[in-house]
Amino acid sequence: MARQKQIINLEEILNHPQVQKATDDTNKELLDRRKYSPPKCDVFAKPYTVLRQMDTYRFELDKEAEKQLPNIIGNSVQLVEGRDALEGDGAERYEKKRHIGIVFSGGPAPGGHNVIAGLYDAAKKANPQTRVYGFLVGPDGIIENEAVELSDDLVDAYRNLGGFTMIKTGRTKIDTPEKMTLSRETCRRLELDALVIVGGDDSNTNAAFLAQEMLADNVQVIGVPKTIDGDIQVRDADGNVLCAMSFGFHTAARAFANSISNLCTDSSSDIKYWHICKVMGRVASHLALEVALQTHANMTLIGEDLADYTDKERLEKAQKQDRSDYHAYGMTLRHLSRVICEGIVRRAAAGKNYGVIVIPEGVLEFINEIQVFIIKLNTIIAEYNQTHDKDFHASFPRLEDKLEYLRRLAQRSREDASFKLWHTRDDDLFNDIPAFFQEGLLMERDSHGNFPFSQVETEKVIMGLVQDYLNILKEEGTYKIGLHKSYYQKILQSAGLDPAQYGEALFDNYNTDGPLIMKPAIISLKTLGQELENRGLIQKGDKVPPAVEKIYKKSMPSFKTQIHFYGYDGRGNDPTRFDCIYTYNLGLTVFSLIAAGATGQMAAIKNLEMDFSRWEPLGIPIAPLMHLEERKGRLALVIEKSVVDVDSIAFQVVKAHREKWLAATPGVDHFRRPGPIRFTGKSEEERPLTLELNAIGATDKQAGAGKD
Ligand code: FBP
Repeated sequence: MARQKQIINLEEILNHPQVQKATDDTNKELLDRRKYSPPKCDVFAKPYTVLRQMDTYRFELDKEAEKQLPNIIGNSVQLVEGRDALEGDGAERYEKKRHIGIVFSGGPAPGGHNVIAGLYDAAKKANPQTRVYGFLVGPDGIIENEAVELSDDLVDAYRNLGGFTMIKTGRTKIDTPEKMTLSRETCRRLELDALVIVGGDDSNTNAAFLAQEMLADNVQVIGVPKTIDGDIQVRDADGNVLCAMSFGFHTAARAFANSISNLCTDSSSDIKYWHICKVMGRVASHLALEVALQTHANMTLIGEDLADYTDKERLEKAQKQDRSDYHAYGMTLRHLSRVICEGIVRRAAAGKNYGVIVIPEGVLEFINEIQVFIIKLNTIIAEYNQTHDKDFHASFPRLEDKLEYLRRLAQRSREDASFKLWHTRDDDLFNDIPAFFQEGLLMERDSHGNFPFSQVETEKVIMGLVQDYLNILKEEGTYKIGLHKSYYQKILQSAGLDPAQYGEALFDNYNTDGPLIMKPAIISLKTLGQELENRGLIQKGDKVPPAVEKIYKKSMPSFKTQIHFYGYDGRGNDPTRFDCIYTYNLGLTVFSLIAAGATGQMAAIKNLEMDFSRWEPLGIPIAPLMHLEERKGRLALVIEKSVVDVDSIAFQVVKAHREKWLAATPGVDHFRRPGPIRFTGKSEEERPLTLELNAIGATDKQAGAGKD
C-alpha cells in the first residue's frame, strides 16, 4: 500500500530545537576556541614589565638607513622582564591611561586576532580606562581615520579565531607625504600614544618610517611580524636568532599539509593522477619545505635550491676549453621540466604512474630567465609611470597593447645603442611564451612593488613543459609503466600463451627481478606486431593476441594531472595552538614595549623552538634590519626577506630524503599523515618541524639549553 505523503509544517520544523541547534552559526569548536586562554610567558605573570637593553646583539647598519631613519637607527634589542614593583614614578607611567591604535597590513595570517586580544588584555589590565582602536581595512583606516574602539564583547568574539575579520586588512603603503600627513592627523585626532602595525616585511618597513616621522608627535610605533610565508626571520650580525618565524606560518603549512596529504592518499588509491600542488609563499619556499616535511610528497621543488643549481658537466666542459659559461649556474625552466620528468618516468617504471608534486608559488623568482623578465618589466612599468605620470596598466589595458609597447622599446634599442632595457632578443623570447604567462608577468605590482606571484599560473607553465617532454619520451619509448611479472604471467597463461617466449620479445629485462619494462622500440600496436613477427611469434598480417595487446596497453602511460592551489584556504584557517599561544604573547609583548616607551621596535619571541618556559619576549630594532633593494625599478630601503637557507638542517634533511620520498621503486610510498589541525586533545604537534630541525645545532650550542 502506498504511504501517504506527510505534510510538513515548515515553521514548526524550523523552530524545532534540533533544527535550531543544527543551523546555529556557533558550534562546539567555536565556543571552545573563544573560551581558551593561551598560557602566558613567565615574565607576564608579574604585575609589571620593564625592558632590559641587550647590547650583546650587534647589527651591521646600512648607510642609507642611518641617513633616512636617524631617530630609531640607534635602537637596541630589548628584553622584556617581569617586576613585582617599579621604582620612582615607574608604576604611574606603566599604568597611565593610553590611546592605542592597531592595524593589520598585508595578507591575513592565522593568529592576528590573538595579537589584538593580548594587547587589549594587557592594556586594560594596566589601566581599564585605556582605549584600544582597531583601524579598519588596513592602513587606509589610518589615512582615512576609519577606526572602531575595541570592546570586551568584540575582542571575546574573535579569541583564537583565524582571519583578520574583526577589523579586516589591506595592502596600502603609507608612502607619500600626503598619506603621512593624513596618518599623523588621525593619530592626533584619536590622541594616540601608540600605533601598532601587524604586518610582513614591507609593513614593518613602513612601521619604521612611521616611527621615524611620528617621534615628533610622541606617537610610539611598534611592529609585529606577521606572514604565512615565514620570511621574516631575524638574526643579529653574529647569527643569533632573535625571531625564528613569523606568526601564521605554522597554521598555513599545517592546513596545506593536511590537504596535500589527503591527495597523497587519493592518488595512491586510484593510481591514475599526478596531483600538482602550488603552495603560497610569494618568494621564499619555507611553506613548501614544511609541507615536504609534513607530507613526504613525492617531489617538492624548493626555489632557493634551484637557484643554487650548477650544471657541473657544462662547467667542466667550459673549464676544459678555458672559458667561462655563466649559463651553467642556476636552472632554466626547460631544465626544471626535465628534472620533474625524470622523477615521473622513474616512478612509472616502478609501476607508479601517479604521485604528488609540490611547487612553491614563488619558484619563478629563482629561475634566471624569468627573474630577468620580472626585473626588466618592473623597471619598464615604473619608468613609464614616472615619465608619463600615468598608470601603465590603465594606458595599455589589453595584452596586445602592452606587447606593442614592448615591441616599440625593442625597436628603440635597435636605433639607440645606449638603450639596453628591452632588446630585440628579450622581445623575441617574451613572444615565445604562452599568452596567459605573458599576462601574468605583466600583472600590476602591489603598492610595495611586489610581483603578484599568486596570480600567475606557475604550475601550468611548468607542467606544460613537462607534458611536452613526456610526449617526446613516450615517442622515444623511454616512458613506460613497469608491470608486475606475476600479473603478466597470469594474463598470458590464461590466454594459453607462453609467458617466457613472449617475455623475451616484449621486455629487455624479462630475466631480471623487478617490474617488467616494455622495450623502447615498442611504442604502438604496429611496432608491437612487428616485434612479435620478427620473433616468429605471429605471422605477417596476423593480429596481436588480445592478451599481449592488453599487456601493451597496461604498459603505455597517459599522463593525467589535477592542479591545485593552496593559499587563501590555509591563510583563513583557525590558528594552531602554537600560533594561538605565540600571537597572544606577541600581543602582551607589544603592550610591554609601549608601556616602557619603546618605538621603532618589532615585538618578537625568542626561543620559539624550545619548551614554552624558555620563551623570551623582546623588542627587535627595525631600522638596523633595513637594506637597499630594487622596488618598482628603484632602490628602496626595506627589511630583507629571509629565504630558505640551502645549508639549513631542515633543507638538508628534505634533500637527503628526496630519493626515499620519490619512492621510484616497487612497493609502498612513504607518505606521512599530519592530519587536520586539532585544537583540543593531546595529539596536535607543538611547533613547526622546520623550526625544530633548524634549532638542533642552535639549541645544542646554548649553554645548558636543550629541550625540556
Ligand atoms: P603577506 O606577505 O602580506 O603576509 O602575504 C603573503 C601572501 O599570502 C603570499 O603568500 C601571497 O603571494 C600573497 O599574500 C597573495 O596576495 P593577495 O592577498 O594580494 O592575493
